[in-house]
Amino acid sequence: MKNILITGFDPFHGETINPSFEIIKFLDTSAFHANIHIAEIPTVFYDASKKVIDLIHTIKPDIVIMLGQAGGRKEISLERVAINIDDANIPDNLGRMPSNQPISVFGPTAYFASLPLAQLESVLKSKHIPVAISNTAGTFVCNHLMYSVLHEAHVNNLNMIAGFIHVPYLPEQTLTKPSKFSLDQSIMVQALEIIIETLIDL
Ligand code: PCA
Repeated sequence: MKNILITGFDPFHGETINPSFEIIKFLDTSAFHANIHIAEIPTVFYDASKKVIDLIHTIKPDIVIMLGQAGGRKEISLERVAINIDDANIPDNLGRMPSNQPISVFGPTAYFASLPLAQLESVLKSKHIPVAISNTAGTFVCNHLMYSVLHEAHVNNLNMIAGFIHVPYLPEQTLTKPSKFSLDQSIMVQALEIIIETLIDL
């Protein structure tokens, strides 16, 4: 059976929930023909990547699916690329706000996700779930985590595939931001289930 690590973040920037971990909580992990490990990650530069990389060395997953909130996006965003820069516009949960700093001084400029994004996009579209491949994971903690995990896999030649998925707000988060888009929890949980099934069958 495949080993799968799925991570979501804790709430940040004044939110009381983070949809990326809310939807993981509603997964029935026993329903899959795989060993599913889930973890909540702090929205903190370096602490987030250290926690996930430690888990990777313990669990030795075949597949790593990292999730994060991208408030304002209108679809499930399959991130194509992580870039070697930290450039925060808001503080992380420890008040850190790095500006124009490389994540890895000797690392490459960028890494592509190693998940089959086009396949995931087409499966989700066939189920009428709003989805798109995104060409930027931003320059905040999510991009930092994605870059760090792909860098770790590259330098250690790890036998795993990994990628990052940004999700929109949940409806309860947009009650005070009526101009912002949200997606129902049931749709996001369904999307995650389809992604897991597709990756198990690879
Ligand atoms: N989203 C942030 C960090 C944590 C999260 O859920 C981001 O997009 O960087």
